[in-house]
Amino acid sequence: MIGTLLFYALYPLTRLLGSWGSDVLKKRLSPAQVNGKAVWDGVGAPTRRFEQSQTAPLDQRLDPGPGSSGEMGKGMKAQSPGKEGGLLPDVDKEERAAGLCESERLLETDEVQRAEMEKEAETHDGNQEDTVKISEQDIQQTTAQANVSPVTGPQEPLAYGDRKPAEDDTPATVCPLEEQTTQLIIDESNPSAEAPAEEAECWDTCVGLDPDGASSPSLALSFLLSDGPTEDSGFGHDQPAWHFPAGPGLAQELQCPLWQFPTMSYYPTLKQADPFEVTWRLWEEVDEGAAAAPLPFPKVAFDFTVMSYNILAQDLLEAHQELYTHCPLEVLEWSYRCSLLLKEIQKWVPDILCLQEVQEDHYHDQLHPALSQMGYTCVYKRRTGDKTDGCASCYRGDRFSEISITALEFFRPETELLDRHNVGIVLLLRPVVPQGSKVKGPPLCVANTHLLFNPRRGDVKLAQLGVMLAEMDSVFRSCKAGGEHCNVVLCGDFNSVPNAPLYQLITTRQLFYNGLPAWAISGQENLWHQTQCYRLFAPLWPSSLGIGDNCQYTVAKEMLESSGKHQYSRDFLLQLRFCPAACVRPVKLEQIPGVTDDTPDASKENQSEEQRFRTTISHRLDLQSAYTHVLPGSGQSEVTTLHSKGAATVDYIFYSPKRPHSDLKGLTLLGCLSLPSEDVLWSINGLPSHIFPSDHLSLLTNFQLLLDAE
Ligand code: KL2
Repeated sequence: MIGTLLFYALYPLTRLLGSWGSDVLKKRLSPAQVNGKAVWDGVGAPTRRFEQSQTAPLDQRLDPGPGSSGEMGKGMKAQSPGKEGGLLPDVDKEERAAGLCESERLLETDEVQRAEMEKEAETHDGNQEDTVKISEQDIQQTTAQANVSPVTGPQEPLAYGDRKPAEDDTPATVCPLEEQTTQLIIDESNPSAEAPAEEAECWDTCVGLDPDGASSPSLALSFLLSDGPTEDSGFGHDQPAWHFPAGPGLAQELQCPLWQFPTMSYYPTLKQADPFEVTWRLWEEVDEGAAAAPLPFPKVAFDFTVMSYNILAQDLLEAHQELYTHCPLEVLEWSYRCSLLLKEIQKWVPDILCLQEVQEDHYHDQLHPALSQMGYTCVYKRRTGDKTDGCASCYRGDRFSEISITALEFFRPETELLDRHNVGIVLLLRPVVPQGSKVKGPPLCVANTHLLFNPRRGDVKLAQLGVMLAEMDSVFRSCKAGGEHCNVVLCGDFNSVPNAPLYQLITTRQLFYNGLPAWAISGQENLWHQTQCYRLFAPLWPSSLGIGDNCQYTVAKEMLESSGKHQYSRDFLLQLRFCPAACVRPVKLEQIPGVTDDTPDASKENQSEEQRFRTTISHRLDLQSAYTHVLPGSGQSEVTTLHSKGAATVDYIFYSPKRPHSDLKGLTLLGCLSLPSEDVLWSINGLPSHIFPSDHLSLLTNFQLLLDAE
C-alpha cells in the first residue's frame, strides 16, 4: 500500500527528471543500440527491438542499419566510458533505470574491443534468444489472456472477474495493444526455451514499442480480443452454448507501462494462468423428439429457432433508473447495449425473433437496418399512448414467407377494462422448403406481445391476453377452413410468473376467475394481507368487445370493426334481465302500459348468477411452455428478468406441441438455451451487464416441424 502510494508520488517526478535527463543526454549521447538498431532507453521515443532473427550472425546484426542507425552506431561509441567519463555515472544511472540488457551493455563498449565483444556477444547470443523466449512466454501469456478476456473498451463485453476499467484509465497510460501485438509477432519467429528470471525482467524492462504504430497488421486486434458472439455466426451447432471467455488480468496487461522500476512494480507480476472459459448459458437438447412415436410415412423435418427478447427500451430505463443502481453506467448506454444485443442476435441467428420494448427511434435508426442486413424481415408495432416503445416480430426471409400480419392494439376506448396501451403482433408464416421439393410447409402462427406491467391489474392483463388469443384463434381457424393445420408459437413478456392464473389460462386452456383478487392473476406481488382489494367478477369483459369467454371472436372481426358504435349485444343485455338491479323498480319510473308496467318476475330468478354468467374463461389453442421454469438438479427457479427490485420469470415461449398420434400436427421441442438462477445472475453483477444488454434474458428454442414428404 505504502509502496503504491510512494510509487504514485514518485513516478511522475522520476518521469519528469528522467525526461529532463534524457533531453540532456540526447544532446550528448545517442541512444543505446542492439543489433544495429536504437533501443528505447527508458525515455523518449521507444523503438522496436529484436526485429531480425536472433540466429543471424552478430556482425550482420551489428551492421549499421539504414537511416539513422549508422549514426547511432557512431554515437554509441561516444558513450564509451573513456571518452565521456564525466557522464559515466549518469549513463550508468540511465542504464540501470532503463534496465538495459547485458547484451546491450556489451555492445556499448569501445570500438577497440569490438572483435572481443563480437566473440562475447556470440556467447550472449544464447542469452538474447533466451530473452526472446521469455518474451514469448509473456506473449503467450498476454495473448492467452487477450483471448480469454475481452477488451476494456465500451464495445466489448467484459467477462466475470475482469476488473472494470477505471474511469481515469486514459489512453496515454494504456499500451496500444496492436503495437504490443506487433512486437509479439516479431518475437514469435524465434524458437523458445526456458530462460533465467533476470533475463525475463530484462525483456520486460527493455521491450520497446513502435511509436508510430507502424507495425505489421497481420495479427488483427479484433482476432486477439474477439469473443464468441462475434465470430460464431450460424446457429450454435459449432459452439452450442453461450460462452463468455474469462481470464484474470487482461486489464492489467493492457496497462503496459512505458517504464517501470526494476525492483518495484505497480503492476502485479504475471502468473502463468491457463485460460479458462465460463459458460453462463448452455444449449440444452430436449429429448422430446425421441419420445415421439415414429410415423408410418416418410417425412421431412423442418427445424427452426425462435428467440423472444425484451430488450429494455432506453426511455423506460431512464424513467426507472432506480432499478439499475447496481449497474456500471456504461452498460446502461444505448449504444453499448445495442451493440451487445446485435452481437447476441448475430451469434444465434434465430429464424424468428420476437422483441419487446423496442423503442421506435432505435428500431428505425439501428435495429431495423441491422436486422435487415442480417436477412430479417421485420414488423413493428409501437404502443398506443405516450410510451415510445413497442414490439417487433422478425423472421428470416430465407426460412419463412409471410401469409398475413396483424398488429393488435389492446386499448379499446369503448371497453373500460381495456384502457391500457399495450400491443401485440400476430404473424402467419409459411416455412420455405427447398426449391423443387414437392412438400408445402404448413402455416405457422407467431404471436408476440408485451402485456401490461401493473402487478395489481391482473384483470387488464387477462383481457389483453383474451384479445391476443382471440386473434390467434381466428388465424388458426382460417387456416383450418383452408384445409391446413396451423402450428402456433406465442411468445413475449407476459408480466406474470409461472403457474399464476394467467399462465394457467394459457397452458390449461381454462381459468376460473370469479372472486380472484386482481393482484393474484399475475403473481408478481403477494398482496394477500390487503383487506381491501379489487376482485374479478363475471363477466370479465363485455360482449361488446366481440370476444366470448372462450377467447374467440363472437362476431366476425370485420363486422365488429365496422359497427364501431355497437355497445352491447342483445344476448348480453338479455343476461341482465333478472339481475338484482333490474328487479328493483325505480320509484319514479313512469308507468307506460305494455312497456314499464310489467314488474320483473322474481320467480324467474332461480337461475344463479354463475349459471347466467360463465365464470371461467377458456381458449381452444393447445399451448405449453418451452421452458420448465426450474433448473434441473438444484430445482432453483429460472430467471428471465432481474433488476434492483427483484428477479422472476415473466417471459415465455409457448408452442403447440406435437401430441402422440397427431400425425403432422404440432411442434417438437428440440432444445432451449438454458436460463440461469437469480444467484448466478447476481454473481455476474445482475442485469444489464457487460455480458447481457437488457434487464431481461433472451429465450431461445429450437423446434421441429414435420412435413409430409410425398
Ligand atoms: O417488468 V417489464 O418493466 O416486463 O421489464 O414491463 C414494464 C416494466 C415496462 C413496460 O411498461 O416498463 C417497466 N416499476 C418498474 N418497472 C416499470 C414500472 C414501474 N412502476 N412501470 C413500467 N415499468
